[in-house]
Amino acid sequence: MAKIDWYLDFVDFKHKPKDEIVCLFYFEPHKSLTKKEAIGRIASESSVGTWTTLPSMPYERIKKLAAKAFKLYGNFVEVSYPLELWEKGSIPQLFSGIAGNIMGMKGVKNLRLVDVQFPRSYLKYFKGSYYGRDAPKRIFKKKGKKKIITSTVIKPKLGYTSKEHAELALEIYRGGIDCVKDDENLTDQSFNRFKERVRRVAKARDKAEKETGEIKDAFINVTAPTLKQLEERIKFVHDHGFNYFMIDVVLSGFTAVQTACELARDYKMAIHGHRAMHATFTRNKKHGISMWALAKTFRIMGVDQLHVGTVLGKLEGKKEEVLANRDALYAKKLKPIKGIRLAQDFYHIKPSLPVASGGLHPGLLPKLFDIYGIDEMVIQVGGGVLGHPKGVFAGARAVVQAIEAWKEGIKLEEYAKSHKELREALKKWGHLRPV
Ligand code: RUB
Ligand code: CA
Repeated sequence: MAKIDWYLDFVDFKHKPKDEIVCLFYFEPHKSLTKKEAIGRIASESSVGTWTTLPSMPYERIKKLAAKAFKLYGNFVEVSYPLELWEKGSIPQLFSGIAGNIMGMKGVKNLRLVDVQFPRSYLKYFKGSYYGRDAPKRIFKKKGKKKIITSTVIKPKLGYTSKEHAELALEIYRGGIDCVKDDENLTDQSFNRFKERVRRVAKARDKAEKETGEIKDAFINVTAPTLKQLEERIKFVHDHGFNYFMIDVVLSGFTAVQTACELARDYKMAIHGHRAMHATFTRNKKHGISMWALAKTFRIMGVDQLHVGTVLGKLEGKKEEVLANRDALYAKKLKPIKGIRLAQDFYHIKPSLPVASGGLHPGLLPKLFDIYGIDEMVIQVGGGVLGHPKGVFAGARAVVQAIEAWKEGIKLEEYAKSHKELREALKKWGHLRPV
């Protein structure tokens, strides 16, 4: 009988990748397969192979384009991919291979794309972000070493009219917060129309800037049902003088995000990336895609700042994972960590900013900053501002005071003695870690 499959031809432990995309996978083989048979299937189905041999194309040509599983340790495998497989500058096309059919193959019980290493010759087709790490300085004119962009998502997440929304925005701005943020499911509903919200928040911003002498902005959600509407919404936000827009990067998809990144560059705007739905495939440690592989991918596309977790807040994410996410966004070069990530040089791609969000309040902020340990980042506090017992303005003040205390190296309880809004916040929440 003729050979039925050639999966083992996709395994080559002598191969040394050069100028190739390398992926790190965690895998568990189907019970009928050896590890080698399983990794052959991963390399095959994610590159040029299918379930059987194919005499329709010369074997040499297939071999040239084939991915190679070249390193195996425990349940981790590294697979390298010739660059010819990939369309230049297309993330959807890349993920169709490295996180496509293979995720549903019977040959693996579980499969997780843990990291992707991009060589320079692939990266050169991406621009990265326009502001990224420099946003605190370039957009908000923040000075000094510790430059934190503050934002507040207006809560409850749905229900306010655009007028009420803008009134809250004004109070939040007045309290000293830099940005207001739409929540992920606020787009263009009958009770809060997108355009009306943009117009009103722009007015609140201008008023607050005049009153406070500070620069204010907003992360307005442009997530839309079609690319055409997405582009129109970005333009509308731009035309109302905002330096930012917010897009839900997973829900919108890679094509929409790449489109948004191009437009953001044209308009010289920064992108706030919300990541709702990521946990459907990042949360299970054995299957799916790691958050840091995603974060790195959104960074090279041009997302200026992305939600990556808090360790302390209401949403899942252990410290080492959040730090891996931070590094994927913010580091210039990455050193490999076995089973977690591959080496990466970002070359011309700027660092992007991590956004910590989800269950934060003043009592958690100094610890959060210490965990992150970097000079520029974005924090996003919703319930921790709007839930302040003395109201929204006081809630914003308390966040600002917690940051001041941290900058000056003063304990919150100490600082709270002379700052009543912080005192009230600590009285309500203390150092609670919400579950
Ligand atoms: C924050 C909030 C954000 C989440 C997103 O509100 O609702 O959508 O932080 O999660 P609050 P993540 O400050 O009231 O908790 O940042 O993990 O993607
Ligand atoms: Ca939310």
